[in-house]
Amino acid sequence: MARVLVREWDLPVEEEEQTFPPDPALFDNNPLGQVPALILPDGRTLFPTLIVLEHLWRMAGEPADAYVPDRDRQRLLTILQACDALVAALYQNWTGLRPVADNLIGYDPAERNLARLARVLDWLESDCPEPGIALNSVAIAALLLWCDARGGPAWRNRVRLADLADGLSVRPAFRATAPQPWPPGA
Ligand SMILES: N[C@@H](CCC(=O)N[C@@H](CS)C(=O)NCC(=O)O)C(=O)O
Repeated sequence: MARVLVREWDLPVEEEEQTFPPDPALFDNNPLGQVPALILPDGRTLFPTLIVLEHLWRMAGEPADAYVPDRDRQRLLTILQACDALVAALYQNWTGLRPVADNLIGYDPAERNLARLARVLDWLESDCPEPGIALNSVAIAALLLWCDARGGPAWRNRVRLADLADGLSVRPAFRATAPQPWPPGA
């Protein structure tokens, strides 16, 4: 998401792509040990994604058609939390981890996280933003295209989301930053 916006808005940000699984050295810049982390000229580092995306929007001159915080922030944060649910589910599957003791909660966390993602996608489909360069549209398209590249759940039955993702996926910024398929060989 961040790399797409940097390119679309031609922002003076230097990109440093990280490998996956990530180098533990990422914890030195971001206590979450994750990307994105945006290092500012004054040495401060911005994370997590919501704060990075909002900063990029400010760097771009706060384009009104890209983000209206009072209107769009709930949706943006919910999209980002759905991303967390997706990666939590896939990481659990990729590690092959399964219960080693009685399940005191009664559900499989990976299944629950995928259910959370599915509900968020339904919610987005019911009020889908336009496929322009806006924080919510870029975030949704990046989430869906990441799903495709990384073996996430099928989502194309949601036709408005499919239009949005397909419309943005052909743009050079999306093509140049498309996630590589993972697991290797998938
Ligand atoms: N909640 C974090 C999520 C960021 C995230 O999931 N980043 C992924 C890449 S898309 C990552 O760094 N994964 C490596 C890891 O979690 O170990 C945020 O909003 O920034």
